[in-house]
Amino acid sequence: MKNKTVTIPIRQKRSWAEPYKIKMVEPIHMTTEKERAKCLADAGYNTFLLRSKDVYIDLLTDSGTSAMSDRQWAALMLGDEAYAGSSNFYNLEAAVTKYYGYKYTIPTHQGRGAEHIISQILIKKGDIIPGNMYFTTTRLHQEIAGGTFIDVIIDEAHDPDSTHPFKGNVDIGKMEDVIKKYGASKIPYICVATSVNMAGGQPISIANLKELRKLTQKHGIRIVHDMTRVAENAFFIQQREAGYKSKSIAQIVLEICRLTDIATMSAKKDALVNIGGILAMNDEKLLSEAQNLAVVYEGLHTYGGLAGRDMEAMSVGISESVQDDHIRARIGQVEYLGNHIQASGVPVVLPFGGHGIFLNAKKILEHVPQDNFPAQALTAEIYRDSGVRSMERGIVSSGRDKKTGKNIYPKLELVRLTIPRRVYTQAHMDVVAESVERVYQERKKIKGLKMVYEPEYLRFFQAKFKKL
Ligand code: PLI
Repeated sequence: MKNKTVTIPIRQKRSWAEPYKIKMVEPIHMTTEKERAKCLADAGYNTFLLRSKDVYIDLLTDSGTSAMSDRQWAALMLGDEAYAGSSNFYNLEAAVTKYYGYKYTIPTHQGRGAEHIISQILIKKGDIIPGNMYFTTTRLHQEIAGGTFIDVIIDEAHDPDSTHPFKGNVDIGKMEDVIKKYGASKIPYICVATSVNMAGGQPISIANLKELRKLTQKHGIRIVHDMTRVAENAFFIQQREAGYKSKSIAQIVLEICRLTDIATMSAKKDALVNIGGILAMNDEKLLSEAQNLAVVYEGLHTYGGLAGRDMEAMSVGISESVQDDHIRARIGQVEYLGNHIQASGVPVVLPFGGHGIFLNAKKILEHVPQDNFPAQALTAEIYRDSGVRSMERGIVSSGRDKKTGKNIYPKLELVRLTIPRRVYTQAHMDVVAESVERVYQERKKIKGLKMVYEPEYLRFFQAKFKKL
């Protein structure tokens, strides 16, 4: 018999999968719809005011909610709980320099601790701080220090349907106009976020950052990098920017950081810890000023409100966060959820972001005016349907204009389904998508809310509502 040539089909496509297996589990439980309706009313229709025991799948935030690895849990045992000069601090400083390139580090209790210190040091009353879209805590600290935030992100960032690959980019023309109008002496820095949270987790490109760097250096303006989700931004650069396909996430992260002067970071996101932040920089004089304020507000500059063990877990988390396999699976899961939701016709922000899927509440609840908080109403309805907790990112989060006291009406009225890292499975994502689809089908019944309690600062955290 003649030998036959057998052609084995090559699988071109292979699913992404997590580069880890599960060693420990935490039980969660389902509530009934009746129980959830009561929980919602008690919480004033604000998902921040729900108790986590009443939540089935918690997509409120990716902040401090990630699962630590066995190496991070082991690192907790290496806590050197000295008041001053803990070896964990020096390990953290070395990790920041190795992976992010900044020479000096001050640990802080979380991201806003770092934002507070840098705002107090660099901003004078009447200063202008441009940025690629606002973030809630960042803008508030700039305002408390006497500054005014000005948005210089590209217009596409405000359009949920635009598929621009780098919706986090700074509009260089807008930045030039701000410099021309106010003068460089009034602009202590520009705040550049990687993976712009309020735009839907959208990345900035290296090309844009380089152009911005040239402009700001010409005018002596610093770049403060909000690097809370820098590794996720690096993934999109690797996927989308010419010349970066063969570079590792670690290389791209370093390249981003080297184009900036100072960094604030909430380590509760990318860096895979449950608590902590950093303020990092290269300027020694600025460091002394920051260290001096750290002792007033955070703790000694070698612990900044953290235990030694927290700093050790953070060092390990930073090294894990820039591994290609990790970030591919992390963003793969976000995409999986996005594809599932989009397939059922629900309007979402495009392209999908790095840390979550953002529903376009303005379009979904076209019949609900922005004054009746459509995104807030939608978060409540998704929770009522399935126990899935999401977050409003629209008019409630935007707050009020600090001069006029009037509501700010953002173009983006979104519900964020934020995915904690290494926590939920693909089956959980299916449940989320099914719930969103069900609520979407019943959307005409949703009437909106009225605000009955409004706190002075960061109102989205504690405001209360009633159903219309
Ligand atoms: O929550 P903090 O204080 O550790 O970090 C504040 C903070 C700063 N910048 C950015 C881009 C954030 O996303 C951020 C916190 N974000 C939260 C809590 C979130 O749910 O997105």
